[in-house]
Amino acid sequence: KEYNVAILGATGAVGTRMIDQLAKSTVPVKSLKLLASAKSAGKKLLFKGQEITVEEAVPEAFDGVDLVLASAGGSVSKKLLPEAVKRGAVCVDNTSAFRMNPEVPLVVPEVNEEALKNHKGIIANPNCSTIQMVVALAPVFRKYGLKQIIVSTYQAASGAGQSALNEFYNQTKQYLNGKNMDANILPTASDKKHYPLAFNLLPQIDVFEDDGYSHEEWKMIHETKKIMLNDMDAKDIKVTATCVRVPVPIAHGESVYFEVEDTNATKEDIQKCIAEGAGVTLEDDPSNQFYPQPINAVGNRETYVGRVRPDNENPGAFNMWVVADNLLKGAAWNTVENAECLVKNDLVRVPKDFFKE
Ligand code: 11C
Repeated sequence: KEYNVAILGATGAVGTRMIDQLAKSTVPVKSLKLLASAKSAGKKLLFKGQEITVEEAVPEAFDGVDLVLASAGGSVSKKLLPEAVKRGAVCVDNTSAFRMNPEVPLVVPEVNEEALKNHKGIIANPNCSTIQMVVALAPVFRKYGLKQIIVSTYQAASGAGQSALNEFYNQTKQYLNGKNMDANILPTASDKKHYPLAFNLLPQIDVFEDDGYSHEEWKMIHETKKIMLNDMDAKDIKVTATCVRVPVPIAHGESVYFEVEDTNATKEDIQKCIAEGAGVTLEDDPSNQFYPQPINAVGNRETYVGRVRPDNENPGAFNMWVVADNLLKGAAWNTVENAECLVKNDLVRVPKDFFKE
């Protein structure tokens, strides 16, 4: 069986990586449509050496499509994905548009692949910083239980999109040339004030909620609970987060403190369990200064874990350092991996009670 596939948002930082990851995947592609805004229509991109012309993303473009991979922004997904589902296409959406909808599974295959079987046409891909944390913690959660997670993130500029990445590069050049830095996008295009990221740290990712947490922090808390416990407000695992943008182009780092239920678990137990986890590579040898670094994670699908160590003052508590390419495992690869799992389980079909919005 082969599938007619469409990539929505094909020209963006994630979209171009989706094309590449799809080419390297096990998804049997009969045809590929590349869809984007009217502004990008007409551009030509390569898929497996074949040139494909980008078309404008309109509802009719989904006629005859079986599988959609979407990363064109939340408002585009909200408008177009129900149209695609209505036309018989199963959609894996990398935006936040449907993540918290109870009708929509939020899936990281290494953690909750089984949730795919309940899809009603739309599957959501979590936020990048959530994905790498749950990939690293899932094996620990299964074997030793989890009581609490406290995470601080070190997030790359590309998480805010290609234009933010370009702004960061430009600021770096301006600073080194002794010029004033232009800041018009970061910390987030949706807020009033803008600050330079180059040679700086910004403790704001996305807009702030009324309780003082940023929306990125909100996502890490509630998405983690929906993925691991199937309930966005579950109290069984306490999660809190501080999200910071750092002057790194690609790959997010995370300092993760976690408490397990089994207080007899040792550092070696946790390391072994993580090393055996799906999609994780343990890089943990402080005596040889071996630990994950963003620069080494770029271009790879894996999540890297190092610096695993017990909290010497709190039995059953540990710290670790987690790094992954936010544009691959955090976005394009997780989306394509979900598509591979849909194909493998013969789930590329829209059920009768399909998603309507
Ligand atoms: C960032 N994590 O680094 C965000 C980007 O909900 O898919 C991903 C936003 C999302 O800015």
